Amino acid sequence: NLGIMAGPSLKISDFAGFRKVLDSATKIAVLTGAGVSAESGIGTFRGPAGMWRTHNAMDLATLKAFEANPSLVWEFYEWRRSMAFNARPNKAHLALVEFENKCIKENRVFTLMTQNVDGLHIRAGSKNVFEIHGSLRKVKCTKCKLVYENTDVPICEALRGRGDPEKATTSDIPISDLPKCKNCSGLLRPDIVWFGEILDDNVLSKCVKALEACELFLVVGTSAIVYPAAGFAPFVQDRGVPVAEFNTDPISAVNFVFRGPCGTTLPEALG
Ligand code: BV8
Ligand code: ZN
Repeated sequence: NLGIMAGPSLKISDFAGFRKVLDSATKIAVLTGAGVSAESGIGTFRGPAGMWRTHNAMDLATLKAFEANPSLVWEFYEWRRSMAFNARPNKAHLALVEFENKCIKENRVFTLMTQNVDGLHIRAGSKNVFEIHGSLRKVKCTKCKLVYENTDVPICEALRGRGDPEKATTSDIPISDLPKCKNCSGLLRPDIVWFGEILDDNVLSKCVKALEACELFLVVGTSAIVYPAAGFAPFVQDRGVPVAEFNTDPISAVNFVFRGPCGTTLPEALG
């Protein structure tokens, strides 16, 4: 049964019931979205930061936008990279690290899947993490396909000081001045899964294995709009496995609801 239906007034639902499941589960899986990084100062997609200059972030995170105007898309990512690399993990990230370490000590399986590309889970110390939409830390060559880490800010001279959403200059950096591959000098792109692009099937199959095996699934800070991640909780619920939602807003009908900022609710629930 779906237990208590989520309601806006509901603060913390059946806490004791949740702790019973949490303490007896030997395999736990977690999916996080932009909401887990909100308290680190990184805007969410559906919040005001979903807009950058006059663009909806979702329209810029596409191969089409990149091919049409690589200068504009690189300005957008230069800004996102500088935000992410300067941000610090918050209490929600740290609560997940502590709980993972507890699971490791108790020989339980903990799998963290994140839709976020900001790298904060890894910086916080999470170990078994799948960055299913890629990472701002990594770049991919559009020519030789080499993928490698690059956390330089700015990533290249032409992008120094560019990308500020408040300073909407026309974006006309010539391709020859945009980030170049260290191997073949081809044009680099962020190693990120854009809308309309497929996820790495190696990563996705490991996520599916975790979803097939878990005895409890936590969904933290996601609007559950973007597929295939949005299908993860329904997949687990179809197995009759309990799902707990940590979100400031009501998103789906789940067994356990922790309404509020996850920087507060996660440490309480997992502590
Ligand atoms: C694909 C990288 C196969 C970019 C991102 C059905 C099946 C398959 C595909 C589709 C489908 N229907 C439509 C599609 C296409 C598309 C899609 O899902 N579109 C949506 C808009 C309907 N999916 C794809 O294109 C995927 N590819 O399926 O390939 C294929 C290929 C071709 C044709 C068909 C199929 C690729 C998806 C990956 C896109 N890349 N990221 C970048 O970051 O620059 S997704 C991007 O948006 C983020 O990574 C993130 O995943 C997503 C935003 O979602 P959230 O993380 O949930 O963030 P959001 O702001 O929405 O929500 C924040 C939540 O937190 C809110 O609920 C809020 O209440 C809460 N919150 C806020 N503060 C707090 C909080 N909660 C707790 N505490 C707080 N403090
Ligand atoms: Zn190359």
